[in-house]
Amino acid sequence: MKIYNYKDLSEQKIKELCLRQQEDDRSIAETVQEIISQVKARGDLALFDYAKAFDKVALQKIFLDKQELDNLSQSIPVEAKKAIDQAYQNIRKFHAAQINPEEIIETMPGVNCWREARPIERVGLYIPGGTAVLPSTFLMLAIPAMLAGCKEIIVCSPPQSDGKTNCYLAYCAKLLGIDKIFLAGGAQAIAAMAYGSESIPKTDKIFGPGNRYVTTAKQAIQSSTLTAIDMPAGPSEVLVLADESANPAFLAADLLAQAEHGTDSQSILVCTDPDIIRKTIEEINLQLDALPRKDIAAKAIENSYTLLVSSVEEGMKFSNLYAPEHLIIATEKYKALVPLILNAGSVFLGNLTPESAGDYASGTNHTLPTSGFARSYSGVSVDSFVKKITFQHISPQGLRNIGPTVETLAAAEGLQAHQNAISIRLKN
Ligand code: HSO
Ligand code: ZN
Repeated sequence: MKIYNYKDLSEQKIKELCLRQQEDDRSIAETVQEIISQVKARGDLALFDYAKAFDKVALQKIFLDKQELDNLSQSIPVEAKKAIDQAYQNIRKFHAAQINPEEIIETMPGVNCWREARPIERVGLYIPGGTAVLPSTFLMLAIPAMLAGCKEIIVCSPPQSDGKTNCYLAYCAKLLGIDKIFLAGGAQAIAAMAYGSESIPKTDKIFGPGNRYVTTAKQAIQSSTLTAIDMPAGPSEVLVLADESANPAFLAADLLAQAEHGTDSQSILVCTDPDIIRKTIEEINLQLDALPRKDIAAKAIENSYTLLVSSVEEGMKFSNLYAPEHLIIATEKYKALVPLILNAGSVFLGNLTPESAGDYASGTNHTLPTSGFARSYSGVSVDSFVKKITFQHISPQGLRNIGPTVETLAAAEGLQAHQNAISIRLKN
């Protein structure tokens, strides 16, 4: 882990430290284009072929039905079931509070305007498999989709080598009342949800994290279909802002939790105290050794760094430039820092609030903007699954009030027909 001192850094170097690794891999884009063309042309047949090629399984059919999911869910350990139930409750409670009907606004007497939310009808959720299976992601995406009232929720997840899905995903499906999981992974799953296949319906918006193939496919389909995506996605990242009140063992644990996601994850420690930095690095080395995913985490830590700052305010300034997906404020004096936070996906306040809590169960969503997109994007919420439609109604009095303004503006823009649409009614 490299150690930098903020006061020694040039503006250029600070900018560099805010960049995420971004290899522009042509071969991924080409492979993804080929997969998309195949799925468009051959539908399910292409999905069967890709399951054989990438997931090493000869599927009999492309989905698991309710009965199969129920059966698979039976083998979930009791403790895991309880934990998923608790996470479900908390995530649901937090997201349910996001549904707030808006007021009708009378902008002038007789002119009423308001917004109403309508669900996006068909949504596609991608639940990754691969090196880590993420039932938590299933909850994070499906719960807001259900609360929003989406009519059809299509779920794709890569098949295991036995042609099934694991008991955790199966149990989540049961809990959520989702009675089908499509066994498709990677770019082929995204292509199917964007273009449709014989079995997989075309969707209006696709959600969920994934590897570079998945994220490249999401960007590609966006420009060639009417299907939207949740947000551009890159490797996961955390920035921990700490002062002398932080506990190095906790800091190390948080940095490693991020690092174990993938070799390209970033874990950044911004700290006011050189002693805490030194101890945290020692702790990282200690804790790393005991991790089952230590090879992955060690690589990610290599790509990460610590930054010594002269004050938490200075640290906050850097954090706003970096715009982290996750921001942990590991200080007892976190309250004063909250108003200074400008760019972050999700924030964890104080020394007892690890990112893991939000990753799984506190209630907030873990589908968050990465790669600096926290500057302009929000994480997934119920809002991500609805459109807000504006409405207006004008009464006779309202028409008399607003009419002349519209007529004058239409005339100024040289749009006579617009002006007429008012005048013809006023004359009536
Ligand atoms: N930290 C990930 C979410 C996750 N962590 C899922 C564990 N499981 C991205 O926010
Ligand atoms: Zn995580």
